[in-house]
Amino acid sequence: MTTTPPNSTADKILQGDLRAISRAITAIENHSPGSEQLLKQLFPYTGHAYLTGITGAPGTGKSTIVDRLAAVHRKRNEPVGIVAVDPTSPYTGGAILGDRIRMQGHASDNGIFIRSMATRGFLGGLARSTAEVALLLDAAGKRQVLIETVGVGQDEIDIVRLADCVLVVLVPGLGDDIQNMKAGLMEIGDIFVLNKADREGADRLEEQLHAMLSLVMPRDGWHPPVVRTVATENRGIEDLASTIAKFRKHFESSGQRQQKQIDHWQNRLLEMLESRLLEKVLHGKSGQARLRAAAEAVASRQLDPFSAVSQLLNDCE
Ligand SMILES: Nc1nc2c(ncn2[C@@H]2O[C@H](COP(=O)(O)OP(=O)(O)OP(=O)(O)O)[C@@H](O)[C@H]2O)c(=O)[nH]1
Ligand SMILES: [Mg+2]
Repeated sequence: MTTTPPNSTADKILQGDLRAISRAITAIENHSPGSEQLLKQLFPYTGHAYLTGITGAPGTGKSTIVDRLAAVHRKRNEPVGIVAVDPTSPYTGGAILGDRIRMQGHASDNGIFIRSMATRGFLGGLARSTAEVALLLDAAGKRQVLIETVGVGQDEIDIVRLADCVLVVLVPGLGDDIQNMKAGLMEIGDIFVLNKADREGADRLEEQLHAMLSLVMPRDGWHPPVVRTVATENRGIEDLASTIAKFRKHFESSGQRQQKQIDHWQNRLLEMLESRLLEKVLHGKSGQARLRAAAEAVASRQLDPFSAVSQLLNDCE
């Protein structure tokens, strides 16, 4: 295995140095060139973290669930990394999550690292930055990485897709709209969390959910279950944690883990290739200008779009 020089940034991250981790995340968010080098050094030390993605509509209780799950992991002495990603706003979810967790007294706990991310880099690479931050936390020894993202759109689906296990959080009283729920969300949910089960309408929502889930084909022998929680009262959280563990075991024992990993990396490589290629073509002012000029030529029918793309590709060689 590769070794990193003592006291290098990589070495500090491997030892779980919180400041070094924090700085590296900023570098990742800014897509600064050093971050790629760092991730290259750290990659051999990754592959040990379990990534749980938590998504759902605003205010459904995701942060409260994350906080409670983190407490369960900490009780077992597992180091935890938490990333709160909010593609819609630079401040809301993440900052609130951080405050809540600090309030609950994880602050003095070195085994837990919390960070919020919202900045959308060049070419909208929020999913990519999240994936890189997850790798970093993995290298830093966080055996459990929790990724919270607010919303139910394509951005969030892209973000949670990188997780090993995806929790979709629903609550009663948001209207009877699970019919309207994005089909994509139904497909990515490995476990459905019916939170705020203390509220009226929980039974009905559960029935509806089961009815909908019965139409979804089980993936690799797994039928997504529904777990009821009242996160604020810590009810159902142990059950949720053991359902996640069951899911994990299901994939490990069925021998599909390796397959899942390969599928995962195939998607990731494709995304990296895409963004690398785009960066290459659109790099700097001249790249943007070339794109604009090509668009003008196509719009005025001086050039066909196929030739324009070939030209743009040739120009950056
Ligand atoms: N009654 C009830 N309230 C809850 C429950 N879980 C969370 N809440 C409350 O719901 C509100 C929103 O909780 P959060 O955990 O911030 O929800 P969130 O999904 O992270 O919110 P965003 O990140 O802003 O989308 C808070 O006031 C919580 O106290 C629950 O099980 N029952
Ligand atoms: Mg939140």
